[in-house]
Amino acid sequence: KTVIDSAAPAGADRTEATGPAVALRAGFIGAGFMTTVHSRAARAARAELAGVASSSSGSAERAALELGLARSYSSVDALLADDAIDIIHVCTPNTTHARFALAALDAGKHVVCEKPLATSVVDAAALVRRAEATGLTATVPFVYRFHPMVREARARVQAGETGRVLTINGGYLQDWLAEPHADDWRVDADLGGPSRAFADIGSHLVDLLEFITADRIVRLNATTRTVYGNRSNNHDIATEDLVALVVEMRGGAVGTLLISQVAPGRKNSLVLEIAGTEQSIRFDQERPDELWLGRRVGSQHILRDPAELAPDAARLSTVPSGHPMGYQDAFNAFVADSYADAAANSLAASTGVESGCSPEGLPTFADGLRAVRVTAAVLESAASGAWVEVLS
Ligand code: SOE
Repeated sequence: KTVIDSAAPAGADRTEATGPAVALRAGFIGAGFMTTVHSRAARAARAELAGVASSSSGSAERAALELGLARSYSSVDALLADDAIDIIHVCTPNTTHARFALAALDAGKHVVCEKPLATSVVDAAALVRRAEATGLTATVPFVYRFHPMVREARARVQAGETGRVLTINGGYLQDWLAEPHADDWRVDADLGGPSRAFADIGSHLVDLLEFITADRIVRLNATTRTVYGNRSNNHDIATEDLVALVVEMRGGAVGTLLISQVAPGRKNSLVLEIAGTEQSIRFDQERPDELWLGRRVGSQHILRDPAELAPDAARLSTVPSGHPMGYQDAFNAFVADSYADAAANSLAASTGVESGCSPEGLPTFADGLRAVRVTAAVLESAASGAWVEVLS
């Protein structure tokens, strides 16, 4: 493997999430828009973009050309058989994730698998066990964790600044399926799995809520609606367009969450507000450089100034204060940390020397399983109308 220059960019005076000192060789399964996002992040982490396999040789060839990947492979098997590849990104339709992630682990590759990790709890749990047994890095892109303001919120809540958490008010609203004829493979349960809006975006909201509070949903009551049962190429659609739910946390807080992919005008509105006995805290991913802090007397916006940030937030703050960071930046930081973890695990496997610990807040297959469990509970509650316990 090539050793590359790991010097920090000019002006940086702290350790940033810029990837490992050894260039990993990355392969991609899938040729859709998430492969574009993943490959940009891999490039930013200074990986070698080794190649791509997709549903057809033609789409793999086109993706290799468009994304500047070294080559295309005629099949997933051929990609996984290539010893020159260290890490695989699974960016395919949801119902294929578990199969490809398992095959990649079995081939000795580190894996970054898109969410949902699997479309059943049994499959997701099997993946967690397999990843643990191999010692390979296995991560799921819950990338909103990588906004500096999310880390700042987490540091403040966990330091007790908000007091005892009382209520949680969250929403994740999009409108890209708000047109009756708008269509996508995600609406089709055969490709997208039994849950759509919740598995696709509700999972991000719940991950963020549990990440920031270090608490867990213990039970929930959910209602779902399929507003458009027929779209252009899909009829008798069974997956949900929207979900409303009430949650109870282990620590005693209660919350309401609203998730919709049919909310006109809302492009990617992920908002989470946590109110404690002392303070409220609000993060809005469309205003990612701000954190709203509210008290009975006085309230404040924190802009992203490293001088004001907790170390874990400052580490991810890679451009000067006042210059907005966004979705791709968060994705880049996630991939950089995944690669740093993979490089450390590879080193440990070849030298027998353990690296110590993973990068702070890295979302692993265990977090992917957690999201699949919560998703299953949401569907169960929506079907029965009853409160459902969520297993840890
Ligand atoms: C589509 O709903 C989508 O791309 C999700 O799949 C992503 O997880 C979310 O971050 C943005 O919207």
